[in-house]
Amino acid sequence: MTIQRSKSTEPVSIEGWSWQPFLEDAVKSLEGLNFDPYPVPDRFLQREGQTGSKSKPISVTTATWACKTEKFRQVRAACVSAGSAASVLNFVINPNSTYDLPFFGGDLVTLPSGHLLALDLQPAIKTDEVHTTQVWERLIPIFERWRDQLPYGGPIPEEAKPFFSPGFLWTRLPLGKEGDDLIESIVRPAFNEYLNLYLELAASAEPVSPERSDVLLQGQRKYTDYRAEKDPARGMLTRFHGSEWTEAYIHSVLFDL
Ligand code: DBV
Repeated sequence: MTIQRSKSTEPVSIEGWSWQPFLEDAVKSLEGLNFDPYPVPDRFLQREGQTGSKSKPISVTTATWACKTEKFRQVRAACVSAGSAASVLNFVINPNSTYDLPFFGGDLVTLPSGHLLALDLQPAIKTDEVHTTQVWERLIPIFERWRDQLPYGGPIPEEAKPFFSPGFLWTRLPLGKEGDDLIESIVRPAFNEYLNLYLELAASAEPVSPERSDVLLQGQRKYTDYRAEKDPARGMLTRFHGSEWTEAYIHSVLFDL
């Protein structure tokens, strides 16, 4: 991870910032799992676009990485590299509804205004104790330890709350050395600890009955529909790649259940 340095009085450029090391950590953690390709149409695998002004255009690449495993219907990463305009890794694991598992979600966003970071194991049905208790018991101690070392990201919309766990780790960090140091010493190990807990929960998950699976699937659909409808990246992706491509990407790749 590199970031251009400058004196504290000058704005820090995010040019060169990359979340790639986080994706590499995640892929390494998944390595033992025997994964298969998850088909993504060519036009979504890598898309070039442009932002900035006519006189100072900035090129943008949005790339998608995806796979599936026996227990995960879809594991996917959306990586946006837009030079001095943005750098994003949005990483989601969608479990098969035949297992009583939450979603893994990570949203690592760098904009010229700063970093915005979200990590969670999100329930398909927040009001279902069978679905949540065993996850939250193990997640909350991890959450509390990392939360205490990060500033709070601020209020989130009321309507989003049914989709978050009480272990939602949410912070905004400044650009520059202070933010860099927290990302390396706190956010990266937190990301890996959330992911490793998720993989442990998945490893010990047993298949559920078809009736239970239907209930979980309905919850997963609500979650996915919400994420697709409210995707905070919609505006940015539309500016970069146009509305036709963005809507198709959101509905048929990012949140495709
Ligand atoms: N968010 C996505 C996808 C992205 C993405 C698929 C491909 O779900 C990026 C990219 N998130 C993204 C961007 C922004 C945010 C913000 C670009 C900044 C939008 C802007 O300021 O213009 C967590 N992400 C946010 C916000 C929240 C989340 C709460 C702030 C929204 C706001 O201020 O309106 N995203 C949300 C969440 C998960 C997640 C809970 C799961 C852990 O992935």
